[in-house]
Amino acid sequence: MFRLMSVVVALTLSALSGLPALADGIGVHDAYAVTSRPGAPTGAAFMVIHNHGGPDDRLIGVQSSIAARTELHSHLEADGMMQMVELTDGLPLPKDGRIVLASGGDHVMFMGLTDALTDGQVIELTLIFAVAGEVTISVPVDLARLGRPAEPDAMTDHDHGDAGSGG
Ligand SMILES: [Cu+2]
Repeated sequence: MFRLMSVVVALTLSALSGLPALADGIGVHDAYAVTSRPGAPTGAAFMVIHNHGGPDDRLIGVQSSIAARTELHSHLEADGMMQMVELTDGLPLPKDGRIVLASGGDHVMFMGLTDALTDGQVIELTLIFAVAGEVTISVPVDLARLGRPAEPDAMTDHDHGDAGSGG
């Protein structure tokens, strides 16, 4: 619990400085969560995770309190059908590399939502890295982005100063 609190403090400090860096050079850009329809039992979260000069790392897990299970998923084509598979080995995040979690690709999956995700709600998601440890981020629910590709800006390193949900 104290460890989580210190992450929250670190998040607040990084927000004050205007930099998205969270721990050991790890930055998270353009995070958002969606669900397919109101009351759906599942949801997903997308974001771009950068490693700005930190050591080679690996995203090995995800945690949240909003669903019975929170998993890292990918899509796999099998017999002409797209299927979701759990990435049990996680995803590599090399020094100066990035992980792109985007609609139609790798994603965070919420299974067995304990509450319906509502537009504008902000959920807490903990990213677990092999080296950097646990990093908890705030993820806004933005249902208007369901099925839309990631913003081109999110693919670059620059800070585009998101104006918020406007809802
Ligand atoms: Cu999935």
